[in-house]
Amino acid sequence: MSFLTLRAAILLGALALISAVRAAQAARPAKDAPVRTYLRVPGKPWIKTDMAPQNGVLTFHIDPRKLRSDKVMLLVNPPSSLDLNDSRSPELAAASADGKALKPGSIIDLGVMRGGPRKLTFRFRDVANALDPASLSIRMDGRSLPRDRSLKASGKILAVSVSLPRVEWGPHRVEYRIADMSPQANLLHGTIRFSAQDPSNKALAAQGAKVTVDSCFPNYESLAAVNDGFSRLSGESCGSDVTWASAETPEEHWVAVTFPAPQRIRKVTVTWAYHTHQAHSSRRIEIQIPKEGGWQSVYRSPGGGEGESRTMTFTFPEATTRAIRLWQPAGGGSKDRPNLLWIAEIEAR
Ligand SMILES: [Ca+2]
Repeated sequence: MSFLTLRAAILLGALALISAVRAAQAARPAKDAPVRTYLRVPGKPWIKTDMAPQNGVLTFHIDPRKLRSDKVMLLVNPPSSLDLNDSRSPELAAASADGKALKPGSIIDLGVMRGGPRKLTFRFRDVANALDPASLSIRMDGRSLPRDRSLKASGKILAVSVSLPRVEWGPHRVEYRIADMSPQANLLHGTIRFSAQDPSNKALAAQGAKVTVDSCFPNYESLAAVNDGFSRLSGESCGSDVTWASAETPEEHWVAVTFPAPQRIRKVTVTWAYHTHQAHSSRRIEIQIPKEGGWQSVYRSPGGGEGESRTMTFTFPEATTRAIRLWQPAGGGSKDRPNLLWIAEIEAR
């Protein structure tokens, strides 16, 4: 394949795109030898139009009105191995995360993982054409992952592995794309997603748990912070992005976490709001589980109340339960804010 003169096409205002295989560029057609040429408008098959160059120049006369398109793609002497009318995208033939095989699909959900996978491998294949290594892109959370030295391309198969950085808690996605070498550059794209969390914590929203509360402090109506898995507060701010707070009223306050299915639970960990280097830990609480339409306490604060602490873990005899509830009696909040229940995270195991 080689570049050619397109004066006529330019005069007619047609946009001509020439797909060239770089390795073949050097092989200019011999003077006046017939060359294989192909022409295509989007959505139509290639039309073979063999032409004889004159004085080494091929001149195309393209009429956009006849083609009913303002885009024309031309090919000159494409390699005979190229399947020109290939319209199928490459496929993900196999993938694995940390050596464990994944079921290929356009969206692969790895679910809740403690730290996320460290290594992903992909094996792409195309039924008709070779794959284009230059088109390969693998991005995590919108940032390119470095092209690994492991990339192996052999014709219609391309295998590659990428190392993933350590990730923050929360949802993440790896997006990949690769095209074949056909003139159409048929593209495969897909996603592998996961949530980096502690899978032993059944209270996580990422595990399907739902939160309900008795009331909300103004501007703390979002309950997401209660079970988003994030609890490492710096002490500098304590907004509704990282904590939830009840109304500050002299009555009981509570937050309940309902699991998608009954779970065996024997401890509940509460991370309290922490601001200006003070933990707003409640002094009196109960951990409750549902019983006969009401709630039964499985843990109660000792008579003297709880000490101040950023995190507390309450243990009790293992119970198979659909929900747990953190309940605070009237005035049982922290020393400074006794009528407030203010937390960063609830975990249940
Ligand atoms: Ca949280």
